[in-house]
Amino acid sequence: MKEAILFVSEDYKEEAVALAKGAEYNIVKIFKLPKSPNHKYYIQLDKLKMIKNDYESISSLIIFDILKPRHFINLRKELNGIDIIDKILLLLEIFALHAGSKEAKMQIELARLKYELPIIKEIYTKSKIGEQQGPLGSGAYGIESLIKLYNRRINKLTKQLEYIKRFKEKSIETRKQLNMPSVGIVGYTNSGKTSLFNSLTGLSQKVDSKLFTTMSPKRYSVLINNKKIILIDTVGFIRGIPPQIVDAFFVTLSEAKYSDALILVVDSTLPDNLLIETTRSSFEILREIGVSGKPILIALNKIDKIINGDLYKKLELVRDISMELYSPIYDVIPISALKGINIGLLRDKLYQLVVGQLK
Ligand SMILES: Nc1nc2c(ncn2[C@@H]2O[C@H](COP(=O)(O)OP(=O)(O)OP(=O)(O)O)[C@@H](O)[C@H]2O)c(=O)[nH]1
Ligand SMILES: [Mg+2]
Repeated sequence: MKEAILFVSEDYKEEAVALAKGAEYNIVKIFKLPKSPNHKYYIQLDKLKMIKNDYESISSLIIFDILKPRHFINLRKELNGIDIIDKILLLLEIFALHAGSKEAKMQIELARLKYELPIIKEIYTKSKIGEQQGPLGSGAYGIESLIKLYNRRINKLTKQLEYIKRFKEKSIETRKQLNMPSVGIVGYTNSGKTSLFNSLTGLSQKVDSKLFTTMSPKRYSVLINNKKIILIDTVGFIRGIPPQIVDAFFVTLSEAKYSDALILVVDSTLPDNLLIETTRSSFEILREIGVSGKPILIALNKIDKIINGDLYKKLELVRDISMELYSPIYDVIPISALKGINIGLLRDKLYQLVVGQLK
């Protein structure tokens, strides 16, 4: 586990912590984002001093906002050896963990290079006026060749991605030839997708270890009533994706598009207005990546935290909105991934759904 300090605003706190956890960071301390960012460092000087003095052993500093090139440069200089990660870099790390296809990986690399290039260019400008040494102490010449390298790679990736897009249908065919039904687990960040994935894969003792090793750890083949099904834990829907990385997000998520069915996980503990809003925008996002006609099984999760009377109302709410916005909705099942409530029922439904699909 990498130890990290997180700076985040109050209203994004829960989400940012879940995202950081998903990217395998152990958050040792949380600070609020500064009301007005410091020109040089983004964070305030007293916080910077505190990190230097009291947290020298951390590996990363995560700032859940979008930093300017100069912030990266100045922070890296002050906090030698600590990774500086902003919202964009954190999200790209998470996308990379979930990216199963070559296209998704390339799109993520392209986004990262494009994001880093202005930082290197700024170092170049500074090195020319003698303010700053380049990476590894190289002078202006070293940085110049690094910039060339970046531009060459960006051009190459852009061309390759155009090519892949044209021939995409072919690779979908290849996937289908795997001839094993696959089910994508989708939903908002923090709704409990990974918990459900773990719960479903943990329940089945017989995991195909050979297949597992050849796939990303976010895919697992499980046996449900003697039927082999591939489960895919997907990247979460995230509020406020910065425009610079929207393409990378969609292509990573769009792998859900090629599965045979989807489980949409919805967090039942959200207040009703948010429950409605997230359910609505879940279907919007699915439509945007091109999901249509594929059966969706909805798992209303975290019901261990809901009192009985409320549960019925929430079930009806989610059912009504979903049926209004999408077809076919296979069913809506109340579950607790954490406490294992109704997981057996969900497995049975999943089995019926997949077997029905194959007929
Ligand atoms: N009470 C309760 N908490 C749950 C349940 N399922 C998940 N959680 C908690 O919700 C939080 C998020 O769960 P994850 O499984 O990581 O959610 P996720 O959808 O994979 O989140 P991302 O990977 O960030 O998109 C964790 O703290 C879980 O312990 C549940 O059934 N009941
Ligand atoms: Mg997860």
